[in-house]
Amino acid sequence: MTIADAILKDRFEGCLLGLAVGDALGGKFEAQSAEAIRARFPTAERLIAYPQEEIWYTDDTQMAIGVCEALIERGEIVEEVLCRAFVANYLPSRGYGRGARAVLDAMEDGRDYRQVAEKHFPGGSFGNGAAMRVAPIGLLFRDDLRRLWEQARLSSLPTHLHPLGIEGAQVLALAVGLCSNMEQFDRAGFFAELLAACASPEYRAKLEAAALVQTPDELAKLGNRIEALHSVSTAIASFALTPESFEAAISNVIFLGGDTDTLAAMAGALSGAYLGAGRLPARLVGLLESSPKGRAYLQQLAAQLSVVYQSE
Ligand code: RVK
Ligand code: MG
Ligand code: MG
Repeated sequence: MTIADAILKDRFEGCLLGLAVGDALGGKFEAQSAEAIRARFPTAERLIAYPQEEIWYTDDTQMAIGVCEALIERGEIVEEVLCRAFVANYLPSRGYGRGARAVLDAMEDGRDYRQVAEKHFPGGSFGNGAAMRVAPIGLLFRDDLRRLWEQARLSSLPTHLHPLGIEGAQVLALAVGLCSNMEQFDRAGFFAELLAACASPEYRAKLEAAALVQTPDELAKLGNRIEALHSVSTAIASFALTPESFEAAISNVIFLGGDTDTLAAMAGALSGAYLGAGRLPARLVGLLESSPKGRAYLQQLAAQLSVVYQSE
């Protein structure tokens, strides 16, 4: 293995473990208010030190595992393969979105899930469910940003048909791809690439605001909600605010309250893709669940995905 191979594998692993750690820690505070979380944890250090036992991830990581498995199997998104992976991993107790649950129930029963995805929310879902699971696409297609954008779209379609749900996934995948490529964080270049790619005025406005964020308090105005438009740019801005600290990137979004698992999963994936697994907080990574698809399995997936990447 060359040094470059080792760095690549470290970044792939950092991204998946970062996603899972952010999801699992953020999952402890899902739907709580910013005030309630702050009252218990006045500092990021206290928040990061909080878990003393195994931490369990939610639907965010579970579905990202499905995306990763599908990519490893075929080297690109094939809808049938992706849906099979989603169904095989489906465990409603991990806490899925309402619409996502309806679609996955239909997939599991062999019903017409596309119709459910179209009709459950007329016009399709604009939840952040496609964005929360898309990080492996950012890794695999980090050298071909056009293909990355299209693969992120394809990975969204089974559950998220609304343009704002799809674009959230595309923007996050692109951000992950850029993070995995950067040696030194280049804030201006990072936001310029994201802005150049984004298609809608809604995401453009959010990313322009994200590019201006200077303090953790300013993250709140970007949103802490379950809709992709009101969470993706928040996670991106949090990473960009503290690119050298995984702990700060996930804490600053958990302190916002609301959709804390997903905000921290997305910020964690970005931070992990940039810093690599070696710079994640070892104690928290060590507490990640040791279930059959827990920490060791995520490490194995990262290694397999990096092999697929190198064979492309
Ligand atoms: C529980 C109106 C819409 C909408 C539309 C709202 C997990 C709904 C993860 C819906 C993530 C929610 C999250 C989520 C991921 C979406 N009109 N409202 N067109 N589209 N919504 O159900 O996978 O936590 O309130 O498609 O995107 O941790 O319930 O699921 O936080 O967004 O769920 O959208 O959710 P869904 P998802
Ligand atoms: Mg979740
Ligand atoms: Mg969530």
